[in-house]
Amino acid sequence: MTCIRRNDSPFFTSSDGCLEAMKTTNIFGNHELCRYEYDEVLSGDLDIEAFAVQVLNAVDRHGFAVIENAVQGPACNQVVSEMRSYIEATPHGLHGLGGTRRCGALVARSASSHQMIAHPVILELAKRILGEQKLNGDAVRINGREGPGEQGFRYPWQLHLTQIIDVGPGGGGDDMPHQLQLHRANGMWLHDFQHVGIDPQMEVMWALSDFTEENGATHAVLGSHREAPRNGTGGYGEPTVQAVMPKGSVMIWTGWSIHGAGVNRSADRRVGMNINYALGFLAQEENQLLACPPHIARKLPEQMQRLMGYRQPAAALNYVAECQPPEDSVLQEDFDVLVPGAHGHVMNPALDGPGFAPENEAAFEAKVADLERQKSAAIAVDDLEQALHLKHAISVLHRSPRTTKQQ
Ligand SMILES: O=C(O)CCC(=O)C(=O)O
Repeated sequence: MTCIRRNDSPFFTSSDGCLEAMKTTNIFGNHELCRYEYDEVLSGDLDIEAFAVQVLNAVDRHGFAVIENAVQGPACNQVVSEMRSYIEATPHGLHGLGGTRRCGALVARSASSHQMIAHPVILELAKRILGEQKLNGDAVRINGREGPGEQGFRYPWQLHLTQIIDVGPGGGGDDMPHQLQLHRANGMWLHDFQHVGIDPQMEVMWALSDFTEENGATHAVLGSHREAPRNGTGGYGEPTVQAVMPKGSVMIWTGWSIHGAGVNRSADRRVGMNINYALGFLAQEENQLLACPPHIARKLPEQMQRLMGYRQPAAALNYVAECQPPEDSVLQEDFDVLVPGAHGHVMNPALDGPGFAPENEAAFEAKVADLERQKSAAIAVDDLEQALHLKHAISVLHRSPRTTKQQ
């Protein structure tokens, strides 16, 4: 493996815009781990799209690429500090995952992680790799039609996993081996997607501490994303290239690219943040709607809600209760599946159930009084769950435009 700086080398011709590359030769041929500097965007030299295309081309050719300094170091420190208590409360090797401590639910637990989860370049890459299937060579196929994956004809995609991967000193070594050695991520859905001709997943690893060879920077088997068929036994070994990168950098790869955590031979912890994205009609590895439940998601920006999957990615997928999209149901303050009438639809007292569409002011007041009485009775017998439902029901009745009171 050799590291060549663009300015140092006449050989540096292959990768547009790449500032530096680690070169290697393996069973998949001659490959490079190309590095891009986000400063090119911040300084105004390139726009997000042009920058993303460069990175995309490198991932296309080599299966991996690195963007250095995509966020600033203090942002990484902030994520680690928000996650510190969760990391420290997580035992090593939980669920058999070797010398690592892994904890997730980052959207709910760490507001500072959002700028990385929704980093504009990463989202641009996900749009192209997943939505437009740009690496795949096949067209997007929706409802029997084929298209190039342009606006309005893209596969839906969403957040798939958020996970701190904290490799401690000795992690991955003989005493604390990593359970997950070099691997591909696409096997989780059981289906063999390589014959379907789609790229179902894109993965990224953010360096929340500096990633070095010594502390176990992620190993990448360059070119492994293009093996055909992708079930050979080759490639699951040396030579690899390690994603040595300063804190705030991020490595991007596809679900087919072989990778794995390194051995931490240093005295310090290597803290990474693995964020994956996948097609929106596949089950998520970390169920985002449970990891960040509606009462928390309601308070987040719409972009983050949608990334997690609080939306209908296609046709009727993800509807709630009375066939409502998540944004019109669980994300509404008053919505509660156990409260009759909390569905947000305007009711017509002439046609619909009388309970939640009182005919007139007197009927409305009588209904509220009845619910208040039931609530007091529930509190009196300590049935707080029932009392809570009734409280919501009263609130629905008062605030919703679906009653005649507000019409
Ligand atoms: O921690 C790393 O460097 C990569 C680990 C990884 O991708 C995994 O175990 O799924």
